[in-house]
Amino acid sequence: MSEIKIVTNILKANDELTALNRKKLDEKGIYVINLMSSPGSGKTSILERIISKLKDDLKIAVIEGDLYTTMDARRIETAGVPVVQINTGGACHLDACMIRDALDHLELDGLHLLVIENVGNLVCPAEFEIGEDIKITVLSTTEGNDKPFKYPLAFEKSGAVILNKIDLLPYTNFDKPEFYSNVRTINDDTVFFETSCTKDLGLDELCVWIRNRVREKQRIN
Ligand SMILES: Nc1nc2c(ncn2[C@@H]2O[C@H](COP(=O)(O)OP(=O)(O)OP(=O)(O)O)[C@@H](O)[C@H]2O)c(=O)[nH]1
Ligand SMILES: [Mg+2]
Repeated sequence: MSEIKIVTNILKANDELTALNRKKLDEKGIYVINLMSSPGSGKTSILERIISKLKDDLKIAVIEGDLYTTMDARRIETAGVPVVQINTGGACHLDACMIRDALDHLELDGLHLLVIENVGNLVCPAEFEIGEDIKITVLSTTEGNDKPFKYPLAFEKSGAVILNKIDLLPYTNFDKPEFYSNVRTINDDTVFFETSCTKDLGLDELCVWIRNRVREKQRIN
């Protein structure tokens, strides 16, 4: 009985902080992406690529979630935009409280786009709202087309799904039609992108779409 109460309170507290984060970010008209995937699917690589393509047009900042290291934050710093590192110390996902604290270290005035790279994990991050406008899940072609059915929540909650490492398709048994059909069974609304960070494929299309989402948010606010 008491255990159920504790869990309920944690989720309630997270929802309240999510609402506060969202209010703060909405007031500034900042479009917020919560980028999720299992470890190594290519979240940071995609970020590096889209930052280099978008940073002349948009003011971008990044929050990096990682268990222990600052390696990804260093990569984003090198890409040339402000970045705040959150080390979860072993926790498998980011929560709204961590984001609230990270926001205090960012200059939000004039910012157009905030990307939050969640901890590499295809399960836990999807369970927590953190103040984002959209969740985007990345899956790479080396992970298998069955993953949407095995880890449905991430795909169910994502407004966009990126299939990355399409350069490696010829070397895998990844079945694209099967993958799209599996995702559609779970989520018939999501938008699809196919990318390769090594061959620079599909990233321009992704950037056009992100730019349009940023503009939409600015029109609303
Ligand atoms: N062949 C190929 N390799 C890629 C591609 N994108 C990323 N990689 C490689 O995949 C590895 C992992 O990429 P990261 O961008 O670090 O992945 P991540 O999702 O940020 O990883 P975590 O933050 O640890 O969860 C690196 O060695 C990248 O160079 C791609 O499109 N094609
Ligand atoms: Mg990363």
